[in-house]
Amino acid sequence: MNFAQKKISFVLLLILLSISTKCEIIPKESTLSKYLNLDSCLHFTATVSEFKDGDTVYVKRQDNGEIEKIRFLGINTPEKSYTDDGNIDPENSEPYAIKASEFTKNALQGKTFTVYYSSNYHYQRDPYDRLLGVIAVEGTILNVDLLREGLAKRFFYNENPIMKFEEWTKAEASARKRKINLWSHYHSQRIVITEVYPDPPGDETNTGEEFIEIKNFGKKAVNLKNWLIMMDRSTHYNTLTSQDFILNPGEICVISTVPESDFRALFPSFPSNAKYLNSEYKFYFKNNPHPPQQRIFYLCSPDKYIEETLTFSLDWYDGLRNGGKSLQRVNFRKIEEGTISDDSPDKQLFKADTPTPGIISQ
Ligand SMILES: [Ca+2]
Ligand SMILES: [Ca+2]
Ligand SMILES: [Ca+2]
Repeated sequence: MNFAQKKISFVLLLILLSISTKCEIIPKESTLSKYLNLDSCLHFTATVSEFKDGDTVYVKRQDNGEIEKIRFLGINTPEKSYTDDGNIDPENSEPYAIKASEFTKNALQGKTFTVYYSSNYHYQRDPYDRLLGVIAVEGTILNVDLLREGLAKRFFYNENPIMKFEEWTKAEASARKRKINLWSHYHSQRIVITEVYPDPPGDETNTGEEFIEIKNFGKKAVNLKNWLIMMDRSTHYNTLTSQDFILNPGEICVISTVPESDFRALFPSFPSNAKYLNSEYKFYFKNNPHPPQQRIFYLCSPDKYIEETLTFSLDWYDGLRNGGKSLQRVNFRKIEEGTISDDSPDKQLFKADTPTPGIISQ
């Protein structure tokens, strides 16, 4: 190799090195536009300056060199717990919190990536002033990957116009169907939501008529003692009952927040043999959630594994505008087949009808 050839080789080597270290592989426009309304987005490239957890990182922006705290838009990963001396406490961390955190670390460490966020000021930050961002890295979208891997749940701050909700929902449904990670205990005790009554007429005062109806479709009795409910934007697990409460195979239970006698007076058709659980946690369904899709609740066993969930939207039954309608589960085929989990959108499994607490109408 003469000097000129060596020089050319050296220059080529430099070019290759600069490509491999600096070039960011941006997802195809089709991948991005499947999940995002790109017309409503701004973006910048960045590297991580500090990992916090599965859904939060500090990044260094390449455009202005500033450090920005990013909260991943549209999802929530479970919370880690720390000991007094600042170390991770695996015992008290929520299930899969550490795994989600490591997934995010593996995806971003040493990488340059792009952060997409809303061009509308109102949707840019959460109440803690964290930038609500979507991370595009190496041809994929990290927020969606976390959903698809069952390491995050959908979690909406507001009606963020950059998200295509339906597609994000499908990514989570895929993890639910495969029962991975957060969904590994999904329907394992065969407790199924059969009806939800979120907006009775006059619900502005939260009269206690709201209810959730569940049925034990399994062959084993389930004790609902210390079962938990989590709703909407809250990340708190709230106790339904701290007393023994046995739901036998085939039994239906209505969960609401008023004394049983009051509930039975409100619904004279409620069968005397159907069980009633007066929830210790005084839950209610928000009458005007934003976004309207953000009516989500989870029922979890005491170890914080998700047994059952439902996400629904005001427009499925017109909300308070048509108060008096409840959502009734109509598709029992999968349950009867013994495979409750499927990837049908929740909307196909429920229809709006007159409330029938304690009665399963098909
Ligand atoms: Ca979180
Ligand atoms: Ca309500
Ligand atoms: Ca019913």
